[in-house]
Amino acid sequence: MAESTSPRFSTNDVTVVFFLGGPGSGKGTQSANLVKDYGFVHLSAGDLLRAEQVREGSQYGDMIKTYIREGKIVPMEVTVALLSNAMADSLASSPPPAGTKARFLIDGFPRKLDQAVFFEATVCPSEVVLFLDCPEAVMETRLLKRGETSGRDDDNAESIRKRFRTFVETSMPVVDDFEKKGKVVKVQATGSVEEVYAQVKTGIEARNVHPR
Ligand code: UP5
Ligand code: MG
Repeated sequence: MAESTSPRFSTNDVTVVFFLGGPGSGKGTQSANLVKDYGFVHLSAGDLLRAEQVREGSQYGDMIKTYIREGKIVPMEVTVALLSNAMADSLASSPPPAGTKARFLIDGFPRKLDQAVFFEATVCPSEVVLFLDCPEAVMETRLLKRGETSGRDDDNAESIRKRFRTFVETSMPVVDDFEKKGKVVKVQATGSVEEVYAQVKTGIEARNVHPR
């Protein structure tokens, strides 16, 4: 018998929101607000990869380090497994209130068209795609500033340049594809954190995601 290809999680139980935007556009910052007000579980693909990079016994540590420094996209099998397992762990350890669906905010993923297709087929289809639109000059200033203290291997001028190129060439097509499907909530990310969040709230509430 053919193996089942249905997703691991049903949209009857789980709401997935993809959170996309260029490097330094403010995904992590805005995620904290969304967790607080809307009961999202925040899963940053980059954070999960950085944790896997330093996990003792991981066979992927060196590979992840190189990809991140070069601003390249880690092979999706690694990232999708980390995300899918994090969702399962969260559902097991802190299930949503009775009668409600668990909400997952997937930050910084999918970054390539085939990742979007694979995740939606094997893990869970997305409900909404939140996109932070931000000029490179603004993102660069933010990242160089953060780089003074972040300790992130990719917060230096050369890595930032490479991350921008990957975003434009490989990740923007994902946003464009979701846009064609009518799934994108686009927010200008140049204002203050509060100003951007006000737009984020308006955008997702228009898609029927309300505070919890
Ligand atoms: N800041 C935020 N909002 C601001 C505002 N409105 N006004 C003024 N300042 C603002 O913000 C960045 C900085 O800006 C912070 O100092 C913040 O205070 C300030 P942050 O919220 O951290 O932005 P974010 O969009 O989260 O930026 P981040 O650098 O995390 O984005 P990336 O997409 O580059 O990083 P990520 O961690 O997602 O990925 C890193 C790498 O991992 C990738 O390059 C890739 O190599 C790898 N990766 C994969 O291979 N696959 C994946 O699926 C995911 C990642
Ligand atoms: Mg981030």
